[in-house]
Amino acid sequence: MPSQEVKEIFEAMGLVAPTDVEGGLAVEDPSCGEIIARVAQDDREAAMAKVAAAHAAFLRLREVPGPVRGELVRRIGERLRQHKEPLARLVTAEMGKGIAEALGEVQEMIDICDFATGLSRSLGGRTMLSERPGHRMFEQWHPVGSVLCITAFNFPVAVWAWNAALAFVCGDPVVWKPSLKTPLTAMATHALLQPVLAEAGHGDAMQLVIGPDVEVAQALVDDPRFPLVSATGSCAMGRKVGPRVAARLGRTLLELGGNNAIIVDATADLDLAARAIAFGAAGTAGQRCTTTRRLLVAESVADALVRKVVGAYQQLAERIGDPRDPANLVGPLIDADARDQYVAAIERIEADGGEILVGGRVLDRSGYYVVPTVVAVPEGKEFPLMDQETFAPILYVRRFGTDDLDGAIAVQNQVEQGLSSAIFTDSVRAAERFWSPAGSDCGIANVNLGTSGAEIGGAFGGEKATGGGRESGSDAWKAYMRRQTCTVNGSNALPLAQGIRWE
Ligand code: UN1
Repeated sequence: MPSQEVKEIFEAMGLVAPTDVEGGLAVEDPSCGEIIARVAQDDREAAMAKVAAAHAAFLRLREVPGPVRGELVRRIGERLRQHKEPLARLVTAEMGKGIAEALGEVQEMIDICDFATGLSRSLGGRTMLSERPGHRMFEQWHPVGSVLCITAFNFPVAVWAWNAALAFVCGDPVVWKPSLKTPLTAMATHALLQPVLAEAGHGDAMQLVIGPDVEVAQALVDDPRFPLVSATGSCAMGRKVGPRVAARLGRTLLELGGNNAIIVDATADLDLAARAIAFGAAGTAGQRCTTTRRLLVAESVADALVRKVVGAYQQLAERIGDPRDPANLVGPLIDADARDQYVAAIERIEADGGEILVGGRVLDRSGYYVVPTVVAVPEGKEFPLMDQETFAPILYVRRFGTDDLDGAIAVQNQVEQGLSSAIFTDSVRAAERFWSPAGSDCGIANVNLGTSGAEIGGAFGGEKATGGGRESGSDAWKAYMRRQTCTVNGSNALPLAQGIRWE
């Protein structure tokens, strides 16, 4: 039997909780370590049947007018509005993020639906001037095919929504392969929203596949019926998925790890910076790809800032606990493995001469709670651990020479990932330098706000080992369509381009 809480949440959404399957995939509540459900998994054959159904749906969906597809996405957004609260509670129960953040995650789903609905009437190509008399050139964008959407545990529903809302208005079905750590939120989302498409005769355009990586995920990734594979997760995952899709010359949209830094210069508002650092580094228990993992602070303000940050962390340490309680600001890590990685990192920090200013320990209670940690790295020495992404709330602090902003930017850019970055400064020159071509090499660069918590209206993603993909806002929709360049000759002659004469 799924837990009472899970049953109640599904009921609150007008759904029936999935029945437990013997030997099924165990779903753990990270706040207490108990198994709350055992769900059925798809085998390869079942997964392939869903791929075939999605492909058949594509052949119909591609001919549905864009604004009509937009209307479907609008209704999906409406349904999410109606069920925002219980869906958020399920995110909290299964993933462990605080309820305020879980509500924000569902809001992110709603926002992208609104955004995509608007796009459905404005997606379009440009007209170019032809060099040939009486000719017209333009480009148009067509649906590309089914999208395979692989998502991670940390944003168990929002990242699917970023992809799905855009894909649907673009005319592409979506086959969703969620993290095996968070299948319940995916099942609830699917059960809630798939009927919206089904009522309009496009139910097969939304598919959910829950299955083991080797048997099922690899077969999905290799299938040419997915011209686009959109994958969110670790760099290690991306290194497996990217080459497999490339080998069949498919397209990927990769949104992988981050090792994001905040730079604080001598002119910065330190109170503002300290608050942003605490949320960026300890929010979601350090399990966002946009989490702040490194603080680079100007020597002249370092002591004052570190005092404020440590003070904020001491308050945070009082607010670790059950993510269902809105008074708690830090929930558990996702599982025992994540906790063990945190412990291993702390051990290495100490061995390598890092000074733990606050945190550095596991809470002695059931569930995977760790104390958000601030580490001063030894001055004048390399500290390689700082350049590695540990998916936990560990913030490394390094000082830089007060006038050496370029040096700080170089340290920021020396990691393999390039997702998010921020500077706190009151200097226009510093801000402009920070996001100049010689500045941050990340996909996101913020001034006077933290590295996490992006809005859906911007394109989201990053460079280097982050994978280069862009999801969500701006013109990220282009990834979900194919471009066609069209030229029409409205004249009676047949002039050749480049002035070639061939008569
Ligand atoms: C992620 O961690 O995979 O910018 C996504 C943010 C959120 C999305 C994070 N809007 O922090």
